[in-house]
Amino acid sequence: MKTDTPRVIRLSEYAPYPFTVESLDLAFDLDPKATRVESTLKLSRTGDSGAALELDGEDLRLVSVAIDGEALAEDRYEATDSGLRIAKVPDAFTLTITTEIAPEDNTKLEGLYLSNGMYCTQCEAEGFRRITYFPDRPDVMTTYRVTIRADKGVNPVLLSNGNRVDAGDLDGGRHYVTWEDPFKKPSYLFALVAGDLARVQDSFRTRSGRDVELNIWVEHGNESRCPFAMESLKKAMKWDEDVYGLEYDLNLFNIVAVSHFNMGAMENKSLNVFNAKAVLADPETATDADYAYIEAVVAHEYFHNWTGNRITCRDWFQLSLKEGLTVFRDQQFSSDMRSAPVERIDQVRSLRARQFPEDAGPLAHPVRPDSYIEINNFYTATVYMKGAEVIRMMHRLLGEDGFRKGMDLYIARHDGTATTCDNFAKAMEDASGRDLSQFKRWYSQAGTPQVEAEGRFEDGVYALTIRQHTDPTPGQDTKHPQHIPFEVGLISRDGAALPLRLEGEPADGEAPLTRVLDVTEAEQTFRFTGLEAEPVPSLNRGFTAPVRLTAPWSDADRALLMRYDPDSFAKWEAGQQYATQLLLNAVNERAAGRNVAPDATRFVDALGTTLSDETLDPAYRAQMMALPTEDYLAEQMPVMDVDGVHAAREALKRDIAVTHADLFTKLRDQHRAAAGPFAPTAEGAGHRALANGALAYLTTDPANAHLAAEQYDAADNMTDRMAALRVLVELDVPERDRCLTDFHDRYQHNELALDKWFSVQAVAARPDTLARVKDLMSHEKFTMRNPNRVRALVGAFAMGNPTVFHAKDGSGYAFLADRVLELNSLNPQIGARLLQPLGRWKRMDEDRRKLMTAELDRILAAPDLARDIYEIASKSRQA
Ligand code: B3K
Ligand code: ZN
Repeated sequence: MKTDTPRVIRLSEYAPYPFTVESLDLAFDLDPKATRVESTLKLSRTGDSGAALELDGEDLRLVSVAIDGEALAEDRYEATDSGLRIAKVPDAFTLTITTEIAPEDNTKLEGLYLSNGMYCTQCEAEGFRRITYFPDRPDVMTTYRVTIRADKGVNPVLLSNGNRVDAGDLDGGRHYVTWEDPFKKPSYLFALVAGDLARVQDSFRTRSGRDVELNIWVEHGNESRCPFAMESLKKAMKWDEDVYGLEYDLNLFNIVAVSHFNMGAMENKSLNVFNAKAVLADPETATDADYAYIEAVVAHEYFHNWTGNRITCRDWFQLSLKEGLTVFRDQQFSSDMRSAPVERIDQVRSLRARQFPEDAGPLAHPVRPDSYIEINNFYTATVYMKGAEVIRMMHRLLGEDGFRKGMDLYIARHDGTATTCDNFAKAMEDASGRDLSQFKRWYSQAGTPQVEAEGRFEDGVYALTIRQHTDPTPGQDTKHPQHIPFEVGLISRDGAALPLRLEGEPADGEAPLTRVLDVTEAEQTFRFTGLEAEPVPSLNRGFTAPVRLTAPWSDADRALLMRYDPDSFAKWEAGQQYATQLLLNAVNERAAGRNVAPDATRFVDALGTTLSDETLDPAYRAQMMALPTEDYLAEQMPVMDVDGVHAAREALKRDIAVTHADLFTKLRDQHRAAAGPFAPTAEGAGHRALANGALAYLTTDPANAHLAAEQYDAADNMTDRMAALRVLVELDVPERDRCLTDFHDRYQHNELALDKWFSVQAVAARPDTLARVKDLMSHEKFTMRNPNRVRALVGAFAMGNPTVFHAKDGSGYAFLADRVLELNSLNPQIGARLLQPLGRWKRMDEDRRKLMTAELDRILAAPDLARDIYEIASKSRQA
């Protein structure tokens, strides 16, 4: 293990930086092995008169330091491997620092690095310190002037933030461009890109009539794959004006697509850098899901211009201030562009798949964490997705208008500054007059509340009792009740929506058919009056609160809700919970040695009724059709039985497929036809999703494999081709190998499509999958240096293939630990992400626990463990 345990950073220790940086001038001389960076800071003291000047810096070669033009002797400063300290400095001065870095050797992809010969930067959260010495913290904001010098032939395009103010040729075939960003920003929003790039150009006229030049920069040959991202950008710009009154503030907006990138994209001021996967799309190689992802990410990064850039975070504990809010905004945008109910279902699916397990595991932390070792480990589902749910709840509590007033006030108060989650909530309170003091617990308390509902009917009154409770999480033993906005409805036995009249309300007034209850206590009872018979409650409609809910619904109640609930989320949820209960019963029966699955007839019939209902949107029916995932099901068990879950789920799929064989054939034919020639619209995507869902059921009978093979061959788009391949890889039929080989040969020169080829093999629930994954590691196109490829193969295996990853002999665990150790020196940020499935050991059976903890111990024993990996492995290992 690392001898010196890494330092823990705490929110309680926050102190303002004792200097202001008035301006920053950067000059880069680009070279793959030795890039020179000259940095000139104008500083003035704002804090303690004795304070030393401390700058962050990592992996830098210091060439020189000067104050007011005078070079400092070596005894005037101290350079360590984490920074530069100058004990004595004047109150106002100019500091000039020259450093040298080697972009070519930068495999961490933080700071300045090379991706396929293109220079690019990633500075959030703490990458700027890998470029030069600087107070690399978000509350130090300044204006940047950046000059880039490089070989003109190799790097004709030189980009940075803001406006291009100067350019010219230099000796030796070099040239330069100077950029000036008039807006103050923290260092994490700095960006530089240089290379031989193709430009796709467009423009947008803002509502006040300014023309903004829009560019997407890509590697040559990718120009034709940009129009969708460009359209998404223009839609996002317009949407933010219409919905929030927020206009873009410069005359230029650039997006650059790079192939080596640690995450999805980055919102650097006016120079967004994107993972190629989040920009490039054409029908031949992008699925409907890819298109939707691009639309959402382009919007997300654009929306950061106001929520993140103009107003940024005071410190990294406030990360959700910009991320939760911006995710909420991109979710609203996607709902407006597509089907709102379907979007909400997707959001809840991913919240349950990623955030709920995080909240219930060893890495649980509040939306605003109070400590970290490596901030990169806190770009989590909790900060992003639960953070967005917190904003959504405020939106619900304040209403559309109240929320908008709160946003306006937030922006008016804090524009141009670095602020906190508390200040955001304060603006919401002040604008609406609502007291959010209890509500703010959502920021500080980790763990998913468990909500239990109970109903009693007597004398025309339905008493709904709601109890809430949150289990302890690491470091938080005592939990307090949350303020939960909980939307409910009541349905009669014959399917009618009933008016909700609370006791004490006038009996003659109009009563609403749905209402949001303010649940604030550990136990609370709401009494609804004027009812003739016992109703069926519809609870947490629209998923108004991110909680786990249990309610004493009978099978008949669930079937009734599936059929009649007018809230489309609750209707879907009734089906999911019904299936979950049936499947978990089946797993338990099997574990007890009884091999008769519980009778699913009523569920299967109710599902058939919904799927046949042509008044329902096809995309929505596709959501109804998809059973809860294996991971979700296993997550509901005290001790996960991954094999039992797989077997039970496959059996129910077959049962449904046999009962509704004709319906599936009909749905498939009908919606393949309705989809027509490919266009990446939400409507077309809905038809394809329903047709492909039907295909997946039909091919539970291997005799139908030919349907998939025919679809594979005939497809005019990647959604249909991948859907076919996805079912074929599970089967032992000759078409499997034929189609896999064909896919490889067709797309071997297209990196994004090739990633799909790696993934689809890694997720196959087959005994030979791990062997295949290991073979693929030696494929000539496999490399541990490209995060997309690592995620496509290793990530897909560890996170998308529960039965094989959890193989009883521990081979899946050992394979993963080996990859994590390989990434320890190469790219620890990616390594730390990958290792997370090992942290679920406490939920496994005894044998698997031993195997998993042994791998965690092996990782922890490795020499020179990176902070990223040390933090996740050590927290995961704790009993
Ligand atoms: N803000 C970036 C994420 C940076 C991650 C650093 N490890 C992308 C986004 O959320 O928009
Ligand atoms: Zn973001």
